[in-house]
Amino acid sequence: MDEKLQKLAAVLKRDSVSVTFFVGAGISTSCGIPDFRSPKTGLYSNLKKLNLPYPEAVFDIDYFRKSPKAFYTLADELYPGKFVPSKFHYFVRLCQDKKKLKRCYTQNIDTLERIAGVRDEYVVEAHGSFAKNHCIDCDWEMETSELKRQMKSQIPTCAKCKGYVKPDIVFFGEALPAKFFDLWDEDSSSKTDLAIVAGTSLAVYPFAGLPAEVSTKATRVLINREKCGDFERNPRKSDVLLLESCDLVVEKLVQLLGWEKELDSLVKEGERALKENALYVHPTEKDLEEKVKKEAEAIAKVEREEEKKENQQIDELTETLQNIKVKD
Ligand code: CNA
Repeated sequence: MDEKLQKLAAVLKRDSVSVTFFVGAGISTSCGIPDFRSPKTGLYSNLKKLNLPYPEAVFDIDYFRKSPKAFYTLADELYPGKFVPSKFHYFVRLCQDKKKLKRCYTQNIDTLERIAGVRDEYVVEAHGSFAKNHCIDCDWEMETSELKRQMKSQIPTCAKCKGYVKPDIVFFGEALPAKFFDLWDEDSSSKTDLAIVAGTSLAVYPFAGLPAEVSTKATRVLINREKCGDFERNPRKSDVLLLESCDLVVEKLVQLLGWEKELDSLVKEGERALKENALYVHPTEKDLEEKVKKEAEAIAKVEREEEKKENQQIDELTETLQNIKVKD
Protein backbone atom coordinates (compact mmCIF):
# COMPACT_ATOMS: atom_id res chain seq x y z
CA MET A 1 0.00 0.00 0.00
CA ASP A 2 2.86 2.40 0.82
CA GLU A 3 4.15 2.57 -2.74
CA LYS A 4 0.64 3.21 -4.10
CA LEU A 5 0.10 5.94 -1.51
CA GLN A 6 3.36 7.62 -2.45
CA LYS A 7 2.30 7.70 -6.10
CA LEU A 8 -1.08 9.11 -5.11
CA ALA A 9 0.54 11.74 -2.89
CA ALA A 10 2.87 12.75 -5.74
CA VAL A 11 -0.14 13.37 -8.02
CA LEU A 12 -2.01 15.26 -5.26
CA LYS A 13 0.98 17.51 -4.68
CA ARG A 14 0.76 18.88 -8.22
CA ASP A 15 -0.51 22.47 -8.19
CA SER A 16 -3.13 22.13 -10.88
CA VAL A 17 -4.46 18.68 -9.97
CA SER A 18 -8.23 18.29 -10.14
CA VAL A 19 -9.91 15.67 -7.93
CA THR A 20 -13.44 14.26 -8.11
CA PHE A 21 -14.77 12.13 -5.23
CA PHE A 22 -17.49 9.47 -5.47
CA VAL A 23 -18.38 8.42 -1.96
CA GLY A 24 -20.79 6.26 0.01
CA ALA A 25 -21.79 5.11 3.47
CA GLY A 26 -18.32 3.64 4.23
CA ILE A 27 -16.82 7.13 4.74
CA SER A 28 -19.30 7.70 7.60
CA THR A 29 -19.13 4.36 9.45
CA SER A 30 -16.31 5.65 11.67
CA CYS A 31 -18.66 8.51 12.70
CA GLY A 32 -21.04 5.92 14.17
CA ILE A 33 -23.48 5.76 11.23
CA PRO A 34 -23.85 2.19 10.00
CA ASP A 35 -23.64 1.52 6.25
CA PHE A 36 -26.21 -0.64 4.43
CA ARG A 37 -24.42 -3.74 3.42
CA SER A 38 -21.50 -4.49 5.78
CA PRO A 39 -22.24 -7.93 7.26
CA LYS A 40 -23.33 -7.81 10.95
CA THR A 41 -22.88 -4.03 11.43
CA GLY A 42 -24.81 -2.80 8.34
CA LEU A 43 -28.30 -1.32 8.65
CA TYR A 44 -29.85 -4.07 6.51
CA SER A 45 -28.80 -6.79 8.93
CA ASN A 46 -30.09 -4.73 11.87
CA LEU A 47 -33.54 -3.90 10.58
CA LYS A 48 -35.29 -6.95 12.05
CA LYS A 49 -36.88 -4.85 14.78
CA LEU A 50 -38.76 -2.91 12.10
CA ASN A 51 -40.52 -6.04 10.75
CA LEU A 52 -39.86 -5.11 7.14
CA PRO A 53 -40.91 -7.44 4.31
CA TYR A 54 -37.41 -6.94 2.82
CA PRO A 55 -34.61 -4.60 4.09
CA GLU A 56 -34.72 -2.09 1.20
CA ALA A 57 -38.43 -1.47 1.99
CA VAL A 58 -37.35 1.10 4.58
CA PHE A 59 -36.35 3.37 1.68
CA ASP A 60 -39.12 2.32 -0.72
CA ILE A 61 -41.66 5.03 -1.57
CA ASP A 62 -44.56 2.57 -2.02
CA TYR A 63 -43.84 0.93 1.32
CA PHE A 64 -43.54 4.37 2.97
CA ARG A 65 -47.02 5.29 1.75
CA LYS A 66 -48.43 2.28 3.59
CA SER A 67 -46.08 2.12 6.60
CA PRO A 68 -44.06 5.30 7.22
CA LYS A 69 -43.15 4.28 10.79
CA ALA A 70 -40.20 2.09 9.74
CA PHE A 71 -38.49 4.98 7.95
CA TYR A 72 -39.12 7.40 10.80
CA THR A 73 -37.67 4.95 13.35
CA LEU A 74 -34.49 4.87 11.29
CA ALA A 75 -34.56 8.60 10.53
CA ASP A 76 -34.62 9.34 14.24
CA GLU A 77 -31.38 7.36 14.66
CA LEU A 78 -29.67 8.89 11.62
CA TYR A 79 -30.88 12.49 11.92
CA PRO A 80 -28.03 15.01 11.31
CA GLY A 81 -26.70 16.94 14.27
CA LYS A 82 -25.53 13.95 16.33
CA PHE A 83 -22.49 13.01 14.24
CA VAL A 84 -19.10 14.57 13.59
CA PRO A 85 -17.38 14.21 10.19
CA SER A 86 -14.65 11.58 9.78
CA LYS A 87 -11.04 12.22 8.78
CA PHE A 88 -12.07 11.30 5.26
CA HIS A 89 -14.73 14.06 5.15
CA TYR A 90 -12.16 16.57 6.36
CA PHE A 91 -9.72 15.32 3.70
CA VAL A 92 -12.30 16.28 1.04
CA ARG A 93 -12.55 19.71 2.75
CA LEU A 94 -8.74 20.07 2.67
CA CYS A 95 -8.75 19.31 -1.07
CA GLN A 96 -11.28 22.14 -1.45
CA ASP A 97 -9.18 24.54 0.66
CA LYS A 98 -6.14 23.72 -1.46
CA LYS A 99 -8.10 24.33 -4.68
CA LYS A 100 -7.76 20.73 -5.84
CA LEU A 101 -11.41 19.71 -5.47
CA LYS A 102 -13.52 19.55 -8.59
CA ARG A 103 -16.60 17.89 -7.09
CA CYS A 104 -17.74 15.49 -4.41
CA TYR A 105 -20.56 13.17 -5.52
CA THR A 106 -22.04 11.53 -2.46
CA GLN A 107 -24.69 8.88 -1.96
CA ASN A 108 -24.87 9.76 1.72
CA ILE A 109 -27.80 11.51 3.30
CA ASP A 110 -26.01 12.44 6.52
CA THR A 111 -24.79 15.85 5.18
CA LEU A 112 -21.38 15.29 6.82
CA GLU A 113 -19.58 16.70 3.76
CA ARG A 114 -21.31 20.04 4.40
CA ILE A 115 -20.72 19.84 8.16
CA ALA A 116 -17.03 19.32 7.35
CA GLY A 117 -17.17 22.61 5.44
CA VAL A 118 -17.37 21.44 1.82
CA ARG A 119 -19.25 24.19 0.01
CA ASP A 120 -22.57 23.76 -1.80
CA GLU A 121 -21.08 24.23 -5.26
CA TYR A 122 -18.79 21.24 -4.71
CA VAL A 123 -21.26 18.79 -3.15
CA VAL A 124 -23.72 16.71 -5.15
CA GLU A 125 -26.03 14.79 -2.82
CA ALA A 126 -27.17 12.24 -5.39
CA HIS A 127 -29.65 10.61 -3.02
CA GLY A 128 -30.89 13.85 -1.49
CA SER A 129 -30.57 14.84 2.16
CA PHE A 130 -32.45 15.87 5.28
CA ALA A 131 -32.12 19.55 4.30
CA LYS A 132 -35.75 19.99 3.14
CA ASN A 133 -39.03 18.10 3.57
CA HIS A 134 -42.09 17.73 1.35
CA CYS A 135 -45.53 16.14 1.41
CA ILE A 136 -45.46 12.98 -0.72
CA ASP A 137 -48.93 13.79 -2.09
CA CYS A 138 -49.16 17.54 -2.74
CA ASP A 139 -45.45 18.53 -2.47
CA TRP A 140 -46.15 21.12 0.26
CA GLU A 141 -42.90 22.02 2.04
CA MET A 142 -42.60 21.57 5.79
CA GLU A 143 -40.02 23.52 7.81
CA THR A 144 -37.36 21.29 9.35
CA SER A 145 -38.11 22.62 12.84
CA GLU A 146 -41.77 21.56 12.41
CA LEU A 147 -40.77 18.14 11.06
CA LYS A 148 -38.51 17.56 14.05
CA ARG A 149 -41.28 18.67 16.41
CA GLN A 150 -43.82 16.30 14.86
CA MET A 151 -41.32 13.43 14.68
CA LYS A 152 -41.29 13.33 18.49
CA SER A 153 -44.92 12.23 18.74
CA GLN A 154 -46.26 11.27 15.30
CA ILE A 155 -45.55 10.74 11.61
CA PRO A 156 -45.07 14.26 10.16
CA THR A 157 -48.26 15.14 8.29
CA CYS A 158 -49.03 17.77 5.67
CA ALA A 159 -50.88 20.85 6.94
CA LYS A 160 -52.74 21.12 3.62
CA CYS A 161 -53.79 17.63 2.51
CA LYS A 162 -52.88 15.45 5.53
CA GLY A 163 -50.52 13.34 3.38
CA TYR A 164 -47.28 12.07 4.91
CA VAL A 165 -44.28 14.37 4.82
CA LYS A 166 -40.76 13.01 4.37
CA PRO A 167 -37.31 14.55 4.12
CA ASP A 168 -36.06 14.99 0.54
CA ILE A 169 -34.09 11.74 0.62
CA VAL A 170 -34.35 9.88 -2.69
CA PHE A 171 -36.22 6.63 -2.08
CA PHE A 172 -36.17 3.63 -4.40
CA GLY A 173 -38.74 4.51 -7.05
CA GLU A 174 -38.01 8.28 -6.97
CA ALA A 175 -36.02 10.47 -9.36
CA LEU A 176 -32.55 11.76 -8.48
CA PRO A 177 -32.08 15.53 -8.11
CA ALA A 178 -31.58 17.50 -11.37
CA LYS A 179 -28.27 18.85 -9.95
CA PHE A 180 -26.85 15.31 -10.15
CA PHE A 181 -27.53 14.95 -13.89
CA ASP A 182 -26.66 18.56 -14.79
CA LEU A 183 -23.30 18.58 -13.04
CA TRP A 184 -22.33 15.10 -14.16
CA ASP A 185 -23.00 16.16 -17.78
CA GLU A 186 -20.60 19.02 -17.23
CA ASP A 187 -18.00 17.15 -15.16
CA SER A 188 -17.80 13.97 -17.22
CA SER A 189 -16.82 15.95 -20.30
CA SER A 190 -14.22 18.16 -18.62
CA LYS A 191 -10.78 17.41 -17.16
CA THR A 192 -10.28 15.51 -13.92
CA ASP A 193 -6.94 13.97 -12.93
CA LEU A 194 -8.00 11.82 -10.01
CA ALA A 195 -11.33 10.05 -9.46
CA ILE A 196 -11.38 8.86 -5.85
CA VAL A 197 -14.13 6.32 -5.16
CA ALA A 198 -14.50 5.61 -1.43
CA GLY A 199 -16.67 3.71 1.04
CA THR A 200 -19.23 2.38 -1.42
CA SER A 201 -20.25 -1.06 -2.66
CA LEU A 202 -21.21 0.57 -6.00
CA ALA A 203 -24.51 -1.28 -5.95
CA VAL A 204 -27.08 1.52 -6.40
CA TYR A 205 -27.59 2.90 -9.93
CA PRO A 206 -27.25 5.35 -11.63
CA PHE A 207 -24.57 6.48 -9.13
CA ALA A 208 -22.77 3.12 -9.30
CA GLY A 209 -22.23 3.65 -13.05
CA LEU A 210 -20.26 6.91 -12.69
CA PRO A 211 -16.75 5.44 -12.17
CA ALA A 212 -17.12 3.56 -15.48
CA GLU A 213 -17.80 6.91 -17.20
CA VAL A 214 -14.69 8.62 -15.82
CA SER A 215 -12.29 9.56 -18.64
CA THR A 216 -9.54 7.02 -19.28
CA LYS A 217 -7.09 9.93 -19.00
CA ALA A 218 -7.88 10.16 -15.27
CA THR A 219 -6.49 7.83 -12.63
CA ARG A 220 -9.21 6.01 -10.73
CA VAL A 221 -8.56 5.23 -7.06
CA LEU A 222 -10.70 2.87 -4.94
CA ILE A 223 -10.51 3.28 -1.17
CA ASN A 224 -12.80 0.61 0.23
CA ARG A 225 -12.79 -2.51 2.34
CA GLU A 226 -13.56 -4.59 -0.74
CA LYS A 227 -13.21 -4.48 -4.51
CA CYS A 228 -16.44 -3.54 -6.22
CA GLY A 229 -18.28 -2.30 -9.32
CA ASP A 230 -16.28 -1.33 -12.38
CA PHE A 231 -13.01 -1.84 -10.48
CA GLU A 232 -13.91 -5.53 -10.36
CA ARG A 233 -15.70 -5.99 -13.68
CA ASN A 234 -13.67 -3.73 -15.98
CA PRO A 235 -10.43 -2.90 -14.19
CA ARG A 236 -8.12 -0.40 -15.89
CA LYS A 237 -4.34 -0.79 -15.83
CA SER A 238 -3.98 2.58 -14.17
CA ASP A 239 -6.51 1.86 -11.35
CA VAL A 240 -5.12 2.21 -7.82
CA LEU A 241 -6.75 -0.08 -5.23
CA LEU A 242 -6.40 0.75 -1.55
CA LEU A 243 -8.49 -1.92 0.16
CA GLU A 244 -8.36 -0.45 3.64
CA SER A 245 -10.34 1.74 5.99
CA CYS A 246 -10.97 5.22 4.52
CA ASP A 247 -9.65 7.03 7.59
CA LEU A 248 -6.48 4.92 7.75
CA VAL A 249 -5.70 5.73 4.11
CA VAL A 250 -6.27 9.44 4.80
CA GLU A 251 -4.05 9.37 7.91
CA LYS A 252 -1.17 7.96 5.85
CA LEU A 253 -1.84 10.20 2.88
CA VAL A 254 -1.84 13.45 4.86
CA GLN A 255 1.51 12.48 6.40
CA LEU A 256 2.99 12.13 2.92
CA LEU A 257 1.39 15.43 1.88
CA GLY A 258 2.40 17.31 5.04
CA TRP A 259 -1.26 18.16 5.77
CA GLU A 260 -1.47 16.42 9.21
CA LYS A 261 -1.67 19.59 11.32
CA GLU A 262 -4.44 21.06 9.19
CA LEU A 263 -6.39 17.79 9.35
CA ASP A 264 -5.90 17.54 13.13
CA SER A 265 -7.17 21.04 13.74
CA LEU A 266 -10.28 20.42 11.59
CA VAL A 267 -10.99 17.18 13.47
CA LYS A 268 -10.63 19.00 16.83
CA GLU A 269 -12.87 21.83 15.64
CA GLY A 270 -15.59 19.26 14.80
CA GLU A 271 -15.31 17.56 18.19
CA ARG A 272 -15.55 20.92 19.95
CA ALA A 273 -18.63 21.89 17.90
CA LEU A 274 -20.35 18.62 18.86
CA LYS A 275 -19.63 19.20 22.57
CA GLU A 276 -20.95 22.74 22.34
CA ASN A 277 -23.95 21.49 20.38
CA ALA A 278 -23.00 23.88 17.57
CA LEU A 279 -22.78 21.55 14.59
CA TYR A 280 -23.94 23.02 11.30
CA VAL A 281 -27.70 23.42 11.15
CA HIS A 282 -29.46 23.56 7.81
CA PRO A 283 -30.77 26.99 6.96
CA THR A 284 -34.57 27.11 6.91
CA GLU A 285 -36.52 28.36 3.92
CA LYS A 286 -37.06 31.63 5.79
CA ASP A 287 -33.28 32.01 6.37
CA LEU A 288 -32.65 31.43 2.67
CA GLU A 289 -35.35 33.92 1.63
CA GLU A 290 -33.92 36.44 4.08
CA LYS A 291 -30.43 35.88 2.63
CA VAL A 292 -31.67 36.38 -0.96
CA LYS A 293 -33.57 39.54 0.13
CA LYS A 294 -30.48 40.97 1.84
CA GLU A 295 -28.30 40.21 -1.20
CA ALA A 296 -30.85 41.89 -3.51
CA GLU A 297 -30.93 44.93 -1.22
CA ALA A 298 -27.13 45.13 -1.18
CA ILE A 299 -27.01 44.94 -5.01
CA ALA A 300 -29.74 47.62 -5.31
CA LYS A 301 -27.76 49.88 -2.91
CA VAL A 302 -24.59 49.52 -4.98
CA GLU A 303 -26.57 50.23 -8.16
CA ARG A 304 -28.18 53.33 -6.59
CA GLU A 305 -24.75 54.63 -5.52
CA GLU A 306 -23.31 53.99 -8.98
CA GLU A 307 -26.25 55.80 -10.60
CA LYS A 308 -25.76 58.74 -8.20
CA LYS A 309 -22.06 58.91 -9.07
CA GLU A 310 -22.81 58.76 -12.81
CA ASN A 311 -25.40 61.56 -12.47
CA GLN A 312 -22.88 63.66 -10.55
CA GLN A 313 -20.29 63.11 -13.28
CA ILE A 314 -22.84 64.07 -15.97
CA ASP A 315 -23.75 67.24 -14.02
CA GLU A 316 -20.09 68.18 -13.63
CA LEU A 317 -19.42 67.57 -17.31
CA THR A 318 -22.49 69.59 -18.33
CA GLU A 319 -21.37 72.46 -16.08
CA THR A 320 -17.85 72.37 -17.57
CA LEU A 321 -19.28 72.40 -21.12
CA GLN A 322 -21.59 75.31 -20.27
CA ASN A 323 -18.63 77.24 -18.81
CA ILE A 324 -16.63 76.62 -21.99
CA LYS A 325 -19.59 77.87 -24.10
CA VAL A 326 -20.01 80.96 -21.91
CA LYS A 327 -16.29 81.79 -22.33
CA ASP A 328 -16.57 81.36 -26.13
P1 CNA B 1 -23.16 0.17 1.18
O1 CNA B 1 -23.79 -0.61 0.09
O2 CNA B 1 -23.54 -0.15 2.58
O3 CNA B 1 -21.58 -0.06 1.01
C1 CNA B 1 -20.64 0.48 1.90
C2 CNA B 1 -19.25 0.04 1.44
O4 CNA B 1 -18.29 0.69 2.25
C3 CNA B 1 -19.01 -1.47 1.57
O5 CNA B 1 -18.34 -1.89 0.41
C4 CNA B 1 -18.09 -1.58 2.80
O6 CNA B 1 -17.18 -2.65 2.70
C5 CNA B 1 -17.35 -0.27 2.75
N1 CNA B 1 -16.94 0.24 4.05
C6 CNA B 1 -17.65 0.31 5.19
N2 CNA B 1 -16.94 0.94 6.15
C7 CNA B 1 -15.75 1.28 5.58
C8 CNA B 1 -14.59 1.95 6.05
N3 CNA B 1 -14.51 2.43 7.29
N4 CNA B 1 -13.55 2.11 5.21
C9 CNA B 1 -13.61 1.64 3.93
N5 CNA B 1 -14.68 0.99 3.43
C10 CNA B 1 -15.74 0.83 4.25
O7 CNA B 1 -23.34 1.73 0.96
P2 CNA B 1 -23.36 2.57 -0.40
O8 CNA B 1 -23.09 3.95 -0.01
O9 CNA B 1 -22.53 1.95 -1.45
O10 CNA B 1 -24.87 2.39 -0.83
C11 CNA B 1 -25.62 3.43 -1.28
C12 CNA B 1 -26.75 3.77 -0.33
C13 CNA B 1 -26.33 3.80 1.10
C14 CNA B 1 -27.22 5.17 -0.53
O11 CNA B 1 -28.51 5.17 -1.04
C15 CNA B 1 -27.19 5.89 0.83
O12 CNA B 1 -28.26 6.75 0.99
C16 CNA B 1 -27.21 4.80 1.79
N6 CNA B 1 -26.70 5.02 3.16
C17 CNA B 1 -26.21 6.23 3.55
C18 CNA B 1 -25.75 6.41 4.83
C19 CNA B 1 -25.22 7.74 5.23
O13 CNA B 1 -25.73 8.76 4.80
N7 CNA B 1 -24.19 7.77 6.06
C20 CNA B 1 -25.79 5.34 5.74
C21 CNA B 1 -26.31 4.12 5.31
C22 CNA B 1 -26.77 3.96 4.02
